[in-house]
Amino acid sequence: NAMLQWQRTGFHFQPQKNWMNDPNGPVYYKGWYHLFYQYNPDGAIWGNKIAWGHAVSRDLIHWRHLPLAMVPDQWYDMKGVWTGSATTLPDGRLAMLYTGSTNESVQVQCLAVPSDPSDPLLTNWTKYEGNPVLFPPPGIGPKDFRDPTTAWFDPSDRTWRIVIGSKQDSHHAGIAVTYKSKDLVHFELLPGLLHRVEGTGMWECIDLYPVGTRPGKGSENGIDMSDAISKNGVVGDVVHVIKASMDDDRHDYYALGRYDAAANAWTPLQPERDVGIGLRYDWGKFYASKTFYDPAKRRRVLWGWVGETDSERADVAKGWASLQSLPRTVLFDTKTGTNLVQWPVEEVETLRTNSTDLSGITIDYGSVFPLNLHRATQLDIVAEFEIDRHAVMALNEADVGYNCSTSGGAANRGALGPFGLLVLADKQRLREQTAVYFYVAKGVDGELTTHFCQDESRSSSANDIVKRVVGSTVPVLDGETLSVRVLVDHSIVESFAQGGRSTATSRVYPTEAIYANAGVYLFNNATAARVTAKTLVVHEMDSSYNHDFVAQL
Ligand code: DQQ
Repeated sequence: NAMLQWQRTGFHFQPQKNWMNDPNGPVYYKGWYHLFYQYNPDGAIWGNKIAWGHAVSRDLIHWRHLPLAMVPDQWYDMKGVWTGSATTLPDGRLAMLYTGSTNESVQVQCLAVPSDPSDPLLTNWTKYEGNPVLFPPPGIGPKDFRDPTTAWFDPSDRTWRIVIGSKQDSHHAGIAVTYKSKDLVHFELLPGLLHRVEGTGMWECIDLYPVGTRPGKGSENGIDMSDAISKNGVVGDVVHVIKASMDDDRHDYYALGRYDAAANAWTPLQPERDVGIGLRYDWGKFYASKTFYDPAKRRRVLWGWVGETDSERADVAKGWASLQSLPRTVLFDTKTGTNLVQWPVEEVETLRTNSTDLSGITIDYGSVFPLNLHRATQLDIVAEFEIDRHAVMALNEADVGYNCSTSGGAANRGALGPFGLLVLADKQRLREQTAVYFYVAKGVDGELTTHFCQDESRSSSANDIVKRVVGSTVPVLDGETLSVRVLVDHSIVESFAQGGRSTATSRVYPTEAIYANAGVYLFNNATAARVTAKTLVVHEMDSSYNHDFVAQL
């Protein structure tokens, strides 16, 4: 039982008990950040009475739990108050659009508004009397029509637009449909599809937002969707991101593209990296994510649902399931031009205490190096690695065709990898460990390809856990070191490589590497090169869990 208790996190968002899934309607309102989420008040597994949990924060870090915002109490959401998004109207009022699963399990869209707009905590919500405001249109399955986006204002005809995800049976295509509305009550389906990708299946939780692309000209800030469309429908210096959560493989895929408001069309910049076939937000456990524009800090913030990878039985035993990822700022990567960068919101750094600087350690090939730390269960690790240049040059070709997920993980040695960190590693025998690592491949042409992987296969000696090696290639530009930031928080390891070009989140359930027996190691399993941790700073992290807030429940 102490082991199960240990799995609760110190600085990731989670309710006090029971099941949680998707983040819903994140928004900033009158000085407070609001996070709603899919919640089952009846237990630690998903059920057909999903309600909206609710919490508020001043800083996206310290949360105060509030009463349920909405529960299934109408015919149109009797089987669940499902995922939705918040829209801030020009006069500051809020509108929440969400999916109701009706008494007959039909997916309809519904509107709710704060009962008392002067209450900054938005404690009570009123469902619109005319709900539902949208039924599945002809040609769309009654169970394939869910998760409305935040609405944005199109100045060309002064109406709101929303996007909803679905699928077409022909070609198993994932689709995004657009509606327009004057009042968020009456909706009109726009002709055509905003986007469609064959073979990708049902698109859940679509997100659509602009990111600035001109270096130094606003690309450091987030952009509100409504601000990115000029009166003539022309959008300058931005690309629009579409993200869809693929029900088929349970990953969040995004792509960068051009949004043509007048044509109701979005086109990927790179067709070979279209939605669902290319880039993922995160290569580990991360799903049903949603961004919001934070006007207080002019940034776009991403939340993602991080589920469990242990058994349902274990979840019932511990009485809770799921975390939310750390909130991440999202920006276009102006250096590569090919991807987004995600980074924990800066407020996370306020939790850092006790920092240990271990920069400059060289790890010989085939060796493991223990870090002398006080505590290792709540950490923020910043590391930069450099591979011995001469060793790289001496190689003709190495490990072309490497692939994180089929590689056999951190124990499988190549010429220039794997090397990196072992976290939540048991100090006695290193039997349990989660490896966060780089692996460099070299082509005959001299080109290097860097893989960033996270190996869960030895993360726990328990046998009811899904353990994988996750990751992908990550762009590394000339002159860059290989950098990674690893957030360790009891049962979650959330890693950001190359400034957030690639991320990997793992849920881990050590049985021995807990409390004082959890350690951190550097390792280098390459056979041909020494690696230097040019930078290595380990911050212990305070808990954000606030007991006063709990007492107020
Ligand atoms: N979760 C919600 C749906 C959504 C799914 C139901 C994604 O609205 O499509 O709990 O995880």
